[in-house]
Amino acid sequence: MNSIPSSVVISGFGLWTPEYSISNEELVEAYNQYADNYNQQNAEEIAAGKYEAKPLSNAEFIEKASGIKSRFVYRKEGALDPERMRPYIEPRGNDQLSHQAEMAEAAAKKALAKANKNAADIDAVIVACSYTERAYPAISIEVQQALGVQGFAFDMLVACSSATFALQRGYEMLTAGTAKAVLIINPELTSPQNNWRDRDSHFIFGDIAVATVMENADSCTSEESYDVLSTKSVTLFSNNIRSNFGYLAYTNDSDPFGQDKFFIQQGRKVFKEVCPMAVEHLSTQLASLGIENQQVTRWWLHQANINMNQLIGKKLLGREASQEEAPIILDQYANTASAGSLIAFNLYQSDLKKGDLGVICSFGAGYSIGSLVIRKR
Ligand code: CO8
Repeated sequence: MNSIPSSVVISGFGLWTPEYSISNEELVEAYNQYADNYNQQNAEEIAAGKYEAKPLSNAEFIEKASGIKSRFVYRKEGALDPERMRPYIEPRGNDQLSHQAEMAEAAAKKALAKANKNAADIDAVIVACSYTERAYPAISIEVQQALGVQGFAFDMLVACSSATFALQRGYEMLTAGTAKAVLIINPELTSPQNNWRDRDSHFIFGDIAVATVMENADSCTSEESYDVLSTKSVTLFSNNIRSNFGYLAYTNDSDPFGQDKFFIQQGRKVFKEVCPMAVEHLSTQLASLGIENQQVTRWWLHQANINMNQLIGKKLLGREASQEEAPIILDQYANTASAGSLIAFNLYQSDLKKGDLGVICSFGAGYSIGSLVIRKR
């Protein structure tokens, strides 16, 4: 845990939302049509026990089990076509800005404007998310060029905790003096890895990009900024959230787009194991700062499942946390991997008063938990 006396501040933040969204009803209608078609086309094999019938999905189940009502998607075309069941994302040439760089640039410009900074003020760019659309050259370096930033850039992947872990790397670069102002961007393009043909997981994910500017307090000219009081991260290996998609597929003769190459989880186990880890993690972090959980005005928690957030809120506070205390945004955005807690931060912070304390926290695949305790300036 890192909690040295700090002059590092979060001075800008921005949220870029795709223009397309898909409601549970639209999603379920398309999936159920696909499942019916599949079951009809394979009726003999299913009757003979050779194949399993595709079970039908249900919009009410989705909302009850997850809290999700809708999700934004980078591209909608194709996703709801029962014959296709995946979005169509048009190919781009090497001389065009890549899809993720475009998402990242849009969010970054908002964060820079909010921080009252321009590209010349930034000297490090981190792009952190669950997937990058290619291994190299780094998406961050492409965004760095698009924005006109000098200095250096790198990508990092820590699934659900990519954003909080990247904020922590920014914090460390600033305290070490290796950068003066860091731009952290999380372009979460999850829809290509979502298994649109899987009833148990087809509803979980959404696309989004968020960006954050961190700098030293003495250079901050932003109207709204936050002191970073503490950062803390922990990881513990688990196969309960996994994707085997990767570059070895070419050499091990497996289907690069087989079922195990999508997002797969043991949702119940994740729920049971991660909630107590997150409560322990946050309570210990706050105690080490001499802060009681009840003194925190706002909890910007990871947004995977409303029931997880309600349980964690209850354990942290000894009572139910209100929407004002622990805002839920996954009803409209779904699980946006690492971006969820920062979407909540972007949308639910402007009412805080000077001195109010807040916690940004992610939890999920890895397992990984990352958190920052911040204070409004
Ligand atoms: N419609 C109707 N019924 C359904 C559906 C559906 N869509 N899906 C499942 N069911 C059925 C099941 O088959 C089961 O039936 P039965 O009782 O007959 O066996 C019943 O409903 C209950 O199923 P579950 O036990 O699976 O239901 P849960 O109540 O546990 O809810 C959840 C499922 C919503 C998945 C829940 O367990 C959950 O959210 N758990 C926590 C998950 C979590 O936090 N995951 C982390 C996600 S990982 C991440 O955030 C980043 C990863 C990297 C990015 C990936 C990009 C693609």
